[in-house]
Amino acid sequence: MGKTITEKILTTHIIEGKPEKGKEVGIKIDQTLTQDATGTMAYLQFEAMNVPKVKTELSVSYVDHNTVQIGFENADDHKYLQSIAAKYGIVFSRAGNGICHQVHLERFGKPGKTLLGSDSHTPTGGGIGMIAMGAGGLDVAVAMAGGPFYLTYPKVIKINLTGKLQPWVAAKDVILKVLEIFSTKGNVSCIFEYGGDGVKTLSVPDRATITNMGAECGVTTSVFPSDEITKQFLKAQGREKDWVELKADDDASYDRVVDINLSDLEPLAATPHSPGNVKKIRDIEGLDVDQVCIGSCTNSSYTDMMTVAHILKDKKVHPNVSFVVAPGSKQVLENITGDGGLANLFSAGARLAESACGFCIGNSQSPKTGAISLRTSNRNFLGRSGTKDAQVYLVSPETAAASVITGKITDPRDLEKIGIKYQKMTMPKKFYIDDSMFITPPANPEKIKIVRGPNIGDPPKNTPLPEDIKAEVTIKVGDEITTDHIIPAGAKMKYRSNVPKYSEFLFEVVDPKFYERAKKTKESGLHNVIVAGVSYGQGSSREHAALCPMYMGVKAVIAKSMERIHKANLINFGIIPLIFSNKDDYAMIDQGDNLEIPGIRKTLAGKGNAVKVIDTTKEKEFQATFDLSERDKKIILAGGSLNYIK
Ligand code: MIC
Ligand code: SF4
Repeated sequence: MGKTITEKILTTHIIEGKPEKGKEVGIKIDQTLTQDATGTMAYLQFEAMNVPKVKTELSVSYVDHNTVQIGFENADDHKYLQSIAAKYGIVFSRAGNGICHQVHLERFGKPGKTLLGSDSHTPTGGGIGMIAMGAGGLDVAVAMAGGPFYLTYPKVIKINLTGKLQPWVAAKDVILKVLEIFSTKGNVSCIFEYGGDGVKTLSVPDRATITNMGAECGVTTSVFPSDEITKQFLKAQGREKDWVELKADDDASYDRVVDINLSDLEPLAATPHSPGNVKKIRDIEGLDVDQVCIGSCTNSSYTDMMTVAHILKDKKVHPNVSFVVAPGSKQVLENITGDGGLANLFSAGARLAESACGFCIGNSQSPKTGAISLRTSNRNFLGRSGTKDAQVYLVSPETAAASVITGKITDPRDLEKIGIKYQKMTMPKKFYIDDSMFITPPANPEKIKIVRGPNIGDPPKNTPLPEDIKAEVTIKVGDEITTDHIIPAGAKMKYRSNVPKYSEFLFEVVDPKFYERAKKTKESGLHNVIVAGVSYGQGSSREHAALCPMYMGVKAVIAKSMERIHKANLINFGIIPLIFSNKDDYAMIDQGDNLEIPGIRKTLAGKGNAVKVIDTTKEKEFQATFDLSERDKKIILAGGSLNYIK
């Protein structure tokens, strides 16, 4: 039988296990990427592994998240990262060079290769035909040290694209449609593989927008074929030699096939506060808009920027709108400057932000109280913009630009009524390329000294899993709790290298008293347990959403269901991820209840996959299960990956 693209790439990279759906395999990672907010911890962990040089084909360390630099902390982290890169054979992409996913696509992505990144939007590389996955920093550190990356051999869902997008409808609307179909939950251990005739109508940046935001569905990754369009993109980047053709065999079989006719799509938006709350622009048009932000790793390519620049040519920003543009990379910025796009944006009244994550992660450009903010980014979780009561809508660059002019949520198809003609923007045949913001590692790194500022602390250590868990339910949360709820990013991200300080902000958006309670419980000698609803740990790959709870003495999370990267992070930090056998038991537990899980160590060391949990406050018992490989169990018993590796 023929093979899917996913199977072709994965089977040639397996180094442990067999390609059986639902079973764990270990694969070889060809390339890694890190960003500064997760990278510092990843490299601290890498250092602890005592490996003299990275063993991958390519590892790149990007600085793109914490570039605001108020106080010394961010700059200290950047210097540390730069020195680590030089020491261990890693390419360093300086602050200002752009957002990791955009830059990686431009300069390094190669069809057919595997890429592991300490950022959940690493699947952007699927747009160029890579199996590109997000993971916690520790898993990326292991991959850099030459170890396998373990994943559940996935189900492959074909998204069969037919037709062609109508004018004013964009790649963003395609992925919003996919989100409408699949939602943000229930897609763990699946890969979206795009195919069908419609694929050839989409450019590489279009495809990358789609694979980028596939992360919001919770899939392992998304992948497109590598075809003539991919070749053209690589040629424009001066990298034609990196091209290989990649397509699924005609008789490849899929676990499910979903058809999307591109010709039927219309402009869509994800409405507050989830990327899965998809509505038609027609159904929400007319709402007054306070802010429009264009950029982020989802929509910051040359074509995105030129599309916006074309729409805004000779137009002015509506007086009630604050309008921010952040081109995705230095390359995008230089090319739109050369081609006149930047001048259009400036004269319309755009505020130019650095080529970095910026507004997307809420560390700048927070909107006013109660604002309606239209953004081309990928996440609109509560509070992520830095303003708790802001209403963030995720839209295409076309919809965003139309709304900049009118000051209201506007269907871009209506632009024709005010005389703006549709023009499909295409890439230049050859981009202007300047790689001077990459620092390649020296041939003789012996003399390099690692620079550690006072903000950089050692990763905290954990103790092995106790015989029994005796705990308090320190927090009970509802469904779809994201890692942004668990540990906020934004201005607080500067404490990423200082776990004791960062832990003070755990669950800040949902329950600011969590930290004090957890501290008290820990000091009393009890463990902490988190109880949650469905799809716990959606969103980012930030391992601090497990590391900080570990630091606060959390030993178990009991949820109705859990997302992939977060579950892996919990395991890596020695926290046992448990699932209610009967989801109704969730209702019986209250915050503050005392729970006991007797003999947890013995159970985990044995053959079973279930534990008895006693709610001693309610004098009731229930069962929870765990889906863990033998390796996962050993890691948890050891108190986390670092202890296990040692
Ligand atoms: C995000 O978009 O949430 C982030 C910030 O890029 C995170 C990584 C982080 O928390 O540092 C992600 O997507 O993994
Ligand atoms: Fe940066 Fe936003 Fe992309 Fe995360 S989603 S990598 S914060 S641009």
